[in-house]
Amino acid sequence: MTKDLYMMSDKRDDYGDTAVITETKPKTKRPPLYKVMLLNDDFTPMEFVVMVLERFFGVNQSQAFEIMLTVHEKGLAVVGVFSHEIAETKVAQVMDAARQNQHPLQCTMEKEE
Ligand code: TYC
Repeated sequence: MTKDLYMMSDKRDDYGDTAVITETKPKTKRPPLYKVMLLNDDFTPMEFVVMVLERFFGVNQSQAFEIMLTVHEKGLAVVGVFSHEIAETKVAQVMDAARQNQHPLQCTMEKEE
């Protein structure tokens, strides 16, 4: 639901005074969501990617393997959709784990349209 219009009219009464009538509709805009994506590379071991997906994205081993294969074959995949704060945390967790294990694995986030 998008309610973001202010209706305004400027009316002049019989005495020449003006009155501004303002109608405000309640805004019910939902906060934006962010896609978290995993990118393929030639060096990160498949088992490491599977482990990352299980640990940080709460999927089981066979789901993790499928997602990893999708990234491997297509170049990237959306692995989850979250609020800005949660998405940032997921990206940081993946990037920290990759760095600690000296893998070039990349994880990014992008605002969902
Ligand atoms: N392409 C990697 C390999 O062949 C595996 C891999 C999958 C790496 C997914 C990153 O996000 C990734 N070892």
